[in-house]
Amino acid sequence: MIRSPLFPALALTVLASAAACSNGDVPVERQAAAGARHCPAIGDAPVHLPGGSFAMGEDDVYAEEGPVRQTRVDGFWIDRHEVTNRQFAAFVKATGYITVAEKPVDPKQFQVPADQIPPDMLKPGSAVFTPPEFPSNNYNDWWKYVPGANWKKPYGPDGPDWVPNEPVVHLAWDDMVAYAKWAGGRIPTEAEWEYAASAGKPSRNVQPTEANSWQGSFPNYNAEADGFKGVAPVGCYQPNANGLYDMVGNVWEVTSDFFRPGHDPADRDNPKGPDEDQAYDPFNPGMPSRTVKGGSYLCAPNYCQRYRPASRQGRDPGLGTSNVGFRLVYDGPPARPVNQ
Ligand SMILES: [Ca+2]
Ligand SMILES: [Ca+2]
Repeated sequence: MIRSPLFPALALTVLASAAACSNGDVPVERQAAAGARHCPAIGDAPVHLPGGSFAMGEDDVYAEEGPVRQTRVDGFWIDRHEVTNRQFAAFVKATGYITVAEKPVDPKQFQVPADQIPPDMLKPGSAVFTPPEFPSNNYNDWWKYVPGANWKKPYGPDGPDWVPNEPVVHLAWDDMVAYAKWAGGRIPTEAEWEYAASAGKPSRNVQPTEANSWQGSFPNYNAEADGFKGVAPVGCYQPNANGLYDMVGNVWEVTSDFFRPGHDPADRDNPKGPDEDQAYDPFNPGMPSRTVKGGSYLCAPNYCQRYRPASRQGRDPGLGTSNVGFRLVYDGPPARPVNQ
């Protein structure tokens, strides 16, 4: 596990890219600048998708998303919504699990002498989006490492507590894998995720209305036209043709593929991405990033046109952020009782 050598480089390419209603329980109404949006309760039961072929990737937007290749995946089950705080809390309650963001930081992870590490970076915490009041294209201006931020206190120790039907955030790769093992699923491959997200339609570079992204000039003006300034409960927007909510937008979703710019045109049958020793993330050279998909509530036309199934970036596996989550896939009918 490696943390980015220098904060706030943070390896948060995800961030850089910004360029962020289960379901099962309580329907949610939230007032927003453009009016209220009703978030109906939706169940947890995963959706089965038969295997098939699709056009994976997108040319003409960001170079690392192409070339488009016809790709085949076997069938699988997939969570209909991002893993929520309610679900993650059940896992923690059952296992006593403590996430990476809640543990002391090992200075060796920074790969620089200890006296060159800002003291706050050695405290348990995570990266929180903190918008500046001025225009900027430098992600150091809006990503802050906040000691005490974790999935239970997503805005830091002085902020509000976790909300049950919002996606769980501030998790490291190991945390997601531990949850997946407990829940009887696994992190999807990039191909599985994109197959599920695209739902038979080629990826297009148009900011969707039925997704939580950012309207206005990022990072200092958020018009909230979609109803949410920040993260939204799961299920507030129309599902895609596969019945899946928030594949695009809300929070980025981690896949199991190591990241490299571009797709291998020859790797078309259930691709699993490059081997770890072939991983390469230009934003974090020397670190094997994982691939994240779909953009977040921070993606805006002027900075991060990532509100698409084909969007992809590398993400530091060792450090959580406030705009990255995940969902699981299953190779058979999920064994764990689910909230229908
Ligand atoms: Ca929004
Ligand atoms: Ca999402």
